[in-house]
Amino acid sequence: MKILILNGPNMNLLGLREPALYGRDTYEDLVALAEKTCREEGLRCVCVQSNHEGVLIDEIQKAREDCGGIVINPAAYSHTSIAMADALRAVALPAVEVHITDPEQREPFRRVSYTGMACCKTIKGQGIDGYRQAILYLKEQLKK
Ligand code: CA2
Repeated sequence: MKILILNGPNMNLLGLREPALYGRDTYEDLVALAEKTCREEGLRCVCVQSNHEGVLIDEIQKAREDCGGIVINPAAYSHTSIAMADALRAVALPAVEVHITDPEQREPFRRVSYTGMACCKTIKGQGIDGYRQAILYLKEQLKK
């Protein structure tokens, strides 16, 4: 079983800017953790990061062809993108939203996640370990 690990805008800067907020782990560390977790759990994964909403939507749609589930951090698009939420609903794959920080403890404009409403679970405030937790949760869902 393959899962899509999808990251949105600016996630490529992880660990390089604002470490007090996002920590020191880089996007490469995140990918290494996701790949290791999937390997240990007998899953395959493809990791994609894009700064472009349309590319992210294309990736969600493509996942329908060969993936059993999605782990997604839409980054700031969580709070704006009804189009991404629609894509997640349209493909109807189990999806877990991950946030490195806890958006609800930050500015009021981060309190709503349209994409999170289209996911079966949200894991927030756990740093990159949230991706490991999301993969484990998804594996349990896929067994059902
Ligand atoms: O906490 C998260 O994972 C977020 O999805 C990160 C987004 C933010 O817009 C969400 O509200 C919460 C930001 C993406 C990363 O942006 C960076 C900016 C500077 C340095 C490193 C990353």
